[in-house]
Amino acid sequence: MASQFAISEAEMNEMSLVLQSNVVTDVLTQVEGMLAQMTSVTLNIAVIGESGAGKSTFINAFRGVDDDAPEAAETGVTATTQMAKAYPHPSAHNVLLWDLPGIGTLSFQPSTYLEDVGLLKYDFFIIVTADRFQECHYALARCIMQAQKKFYFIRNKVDRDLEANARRRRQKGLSDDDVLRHLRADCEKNLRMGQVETPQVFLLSCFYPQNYDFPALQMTLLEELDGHKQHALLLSLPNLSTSLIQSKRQALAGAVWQRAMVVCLSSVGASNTLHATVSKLMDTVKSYQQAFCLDEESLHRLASITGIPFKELQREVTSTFGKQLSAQSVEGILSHAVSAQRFLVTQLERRVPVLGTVVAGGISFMASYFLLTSALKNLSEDGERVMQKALFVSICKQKD
Ligand SMILES: Nc1nc2c(ncn2[C@@H]2O[C@H](COP(=O)(O)OP(=O)(O)OP(=O)(O)O)[C@@H](O)[C@H]2O)c(=O)[nH]1
Ligand SMILES: [Mg+2]
Repeated sequence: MASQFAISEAEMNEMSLVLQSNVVTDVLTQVEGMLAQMTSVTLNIAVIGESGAGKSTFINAFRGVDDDAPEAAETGVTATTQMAKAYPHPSAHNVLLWDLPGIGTLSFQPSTYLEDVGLLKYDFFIIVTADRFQECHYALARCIMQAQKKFYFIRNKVDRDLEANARRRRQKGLSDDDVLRHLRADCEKNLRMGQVETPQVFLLSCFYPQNYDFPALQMTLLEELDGHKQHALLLSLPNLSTSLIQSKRQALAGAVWQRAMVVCLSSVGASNTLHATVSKLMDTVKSYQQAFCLDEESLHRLASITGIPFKELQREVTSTFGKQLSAQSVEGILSHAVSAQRFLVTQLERRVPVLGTVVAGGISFMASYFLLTSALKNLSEDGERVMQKALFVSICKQKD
């Protein structure tokens, strides 16, 4: 079973190429620096659109936060957002969603408005609308494109359109799919008329983020970002699709060797190396729990959005890594991993000599690598079960 977590040839090559020294402290500084870079970027997402379109509600749904939570953007039926305000993601503070004041439709001047809110600082724009296409949407899109920034067009509140259609269904006979197709075609046609060659339109209901185009929006934003910004956004997103969970697993797996190395190298010389290793591994597993939205806070947030009791969500988390992780259980997994992977160590040491020092110190790099890889596999499966439960409840709720 352990062999499926064996370190790959590609990873061994990466390690031997990247590590520029055999001195433990130098390597530690280098690898810690690589990991720190991943979290040092800030992603600024601007959410813009007419008053009442659902910008603040979108920001909450995007972060997986309930509208009534203390960290939520204020929402309401009367004009609420008067000044640009940044809402950091509750667990990934470097991902900022900017709630911009609603644009008026009569005397609206997009260029001065965008200048006032600091157009250039945003990585991309989300234009939210909930009604018919208006001149101000063209004007906004053009200004954003002139500044060489990207925008994504959200047609929000589609739950309302479908509800209205259901009331008329007997006379009109349109299916839900017909209504959605029509809405999409209309938005795309209008954007093309405003010289947007390849419009990106997403139909959403912020009340039911699991449904419609919310998962597709998440994946598109990720595909169009790169490097550390993509990584930051990926880890902050609520789990709305299997592909998103798999992308999180892959992204975290790419940095497992660096994490395992930091755990081992920083424990060298500690008075109790095993204790130091275990506590560092536990910290890393906790950060994985957060990325898969399985820590207590994330589960409470999901419980409050979906109305599913916290305990019920917690029951879907079945792995040792997802439950309360104890130092004892980590030690148990480590000792199992040491015997299972011993044969690989010699091979690795030859390619990455600094590991010789670590092994001599009695700490196994491979055991930490094995533990973290197993944690990723198990936590992604837990995340998938929790997501399926939330999805099932959301679909039932909307049918009622
Ligand atoms: N039915 C439905 N209502 C929504 C949806 N999204 C938002 N709303 C409601 O629309 C109203 C306005 O939402 P807000 O998020 O406050 O709108 P806003 O764009 O931030 O408005 P301002 O801050 O005034 O510019 C609120 O009552 C929301 O509950 C949705 O997807 N479906
Ligand atoms: Mg608002």
